[in-house]
This record gives sequence, structure tokens and C-alpha cells, in this order.
Amino acid sequence: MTYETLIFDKKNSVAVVTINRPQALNALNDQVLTELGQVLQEIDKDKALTAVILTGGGEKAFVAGADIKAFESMSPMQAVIFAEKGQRVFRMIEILKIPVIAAVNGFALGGGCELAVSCDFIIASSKSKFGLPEVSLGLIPGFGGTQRLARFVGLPRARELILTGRMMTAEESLQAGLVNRVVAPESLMSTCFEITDLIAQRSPIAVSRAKETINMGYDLPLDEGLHHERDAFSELFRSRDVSEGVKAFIEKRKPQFQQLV
Ligand code: CO8
Repeated sequence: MTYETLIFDKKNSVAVVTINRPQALNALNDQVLTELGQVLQEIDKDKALTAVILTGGGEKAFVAGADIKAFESMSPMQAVIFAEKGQRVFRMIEILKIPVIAAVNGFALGGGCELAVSCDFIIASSKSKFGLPEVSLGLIPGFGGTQRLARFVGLPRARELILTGRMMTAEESLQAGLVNRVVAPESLMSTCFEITDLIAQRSPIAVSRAKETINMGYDLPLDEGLHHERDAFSELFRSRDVSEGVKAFIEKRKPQFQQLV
């Protein structure tokens, strides 16, 4: 499949998706959201892939938000459709079977910050900036930011960021627990590949169930989350990976895990 607003590349078992509208700081218009949904479906079908890295084209931005120009003539009904579309695509990232890393290489604002917090990890270049500036435009976050940001940084800081619309530096975002690591811009992709290399050595089915169990449990009362964990844990014993992983440990060799089915 070919994309106009994205670059889709594969490096060994890692999919690299670059949102590529640098002239508009990679702002998310309807076409980008459509193509992101399509590329996620394509990735989901490729069982040889073990992780995704999502980044922004050009030097300045990961994604500077939803495309503000689209709001000029948007009706309330169109706003429902646009918000739902973004929410659906970002949810696809959360429920994708393999981990997704946001490689944030500059501004991650509004919908761009909301996109990053839908990923499993955020690795940020030291020049990146995070924020939800929607109230400056008379809007509120509409792609999940009012719901997801607090899960990363806690309610007090989420309230402050959303109600003031101010930006955080990469360093402050690290202190706040929003990002996993801050690295020099030139080390951003290599750091992400170090993480995907580690993931590629693990059991794909175990990584996938771990991702699912973490995300599902977050929405559940503790007892229900623990119940789900127990079920997922026991189901893994149906896969060949458990016996292979345990055998490899005992035989002091690298395990040969199976692909996701
Ligand atoms: N949308 C469209 N175009 C954009 C966007 C954007 N979000 N951000 C930047 N651009 C464009 C600029 O218009 C400019 O284009 P041009 O050269 O044609 O004038 C180009 O990108 C470069 O931008 P700047 O010249 O402004 O670059 P600066 O380095 O001076 O500033 C900033 C960089 C600070 C990032 C600045 O561009 C900025 O403030 N951008 C807007 C950030 C923002 O407010 N983001 C939130 C948008 S709203 C949102 O994301 C809502 C999500 C939920 C939607 C729900 C729908 C119902």
C-alpha cells in the first residue's frame, strides 16, 4: 500500500512509521488519520513484525496537533466525526498486538501529545516540547487527552497543563513521568532501536499478552485486573514459547520463540 502523508518502512522486524507533512509540522488532518488507520491495519496483518516506531518527518516536530486549518469551517457534527476518528485510530495503537514507541523529535502538541500518550513508550529528543494548548484555540483536547494525560502525569499536573495550555520541555516531561527517556536528537532513533531489539528477543506472544494485560487492567478494579492477569498467565502455557523459554534457560542457550499468530 502507498501513503501520501506517511512514510512506512520496515527495519528487520520493526515497522517505522513517519508522519510526513513537515511543512505543516506534521499536523493531523483527515488524510493523515485515514492513512494512520490503514498502516496500523497493514502492520497488524504482518505477523513477522515485533514492534512499531512512530515518529515525525522533518527537524521540528513530532506532530504539532490536529490540523488547525480544518477547524475554520467545522460544524459541531463534523467535530464529532473528526474527534471519533482520531480517538478510534489512537485506540488502534493501544490495542495493537505489538508495542508502539513514540520517537518524539520536536513539538508534540495537542493531538500530537495525545498520539504520543496512546503509544506504549515515549522516547523524546532533548529538544522536544509537550503540551495540550487547545484552550488557546477555544477548544479542549479531543483525541483522548483529557482522559489519558492524567494517567501519565497524575490529575494535578494534567489539570495544570490542560487548563493553562502551557508547554513542557523534554526534561520537565521526564520528571513528570510523561516520557520514558530523554536523549540527544542524534541518538533518538538508535535508542528506540535498542529497545525494539530487546523486545525482538522476547516471546512475541508473551509481550503481546503483557501489553494487553497492562492496558486492560488499567481500566479495571484491581481484583478484576488480577483475575485477567491470572487467565492470561495460564493461557500462555498453551503456547510452545513457555516450554521453549524454560528449556533454553536450563540449557543455557537463546530461546527460539514463535511468531505471533
Ligand atoms: N495545524 C496546521 N498547521 C500547523 C499546525 C497545526 N496544528 N502547527 C503548525 N502549523 C503550520 C503553521 O501554520 C506554519 O505553516 P505556514 O508556514 O504555511 O504558515 C508551519 O506549520 C510552521 O509553523 P510555525 O511557523 O508556526 O512554526 P514556529 O516554529 O513559529 O512555531 C509552534 C511552532 C509553536 C508549534 C506553532 O506552529 C504552533 O503553535 N502550532 C499550533 C500548535 C497547537 O495549537 N496545536 C493544537 C492544535 S488543536 C488539536 O490538536 C486538537 C486535537 C483534538 C481534535 C479534536 C477534533 C474535534
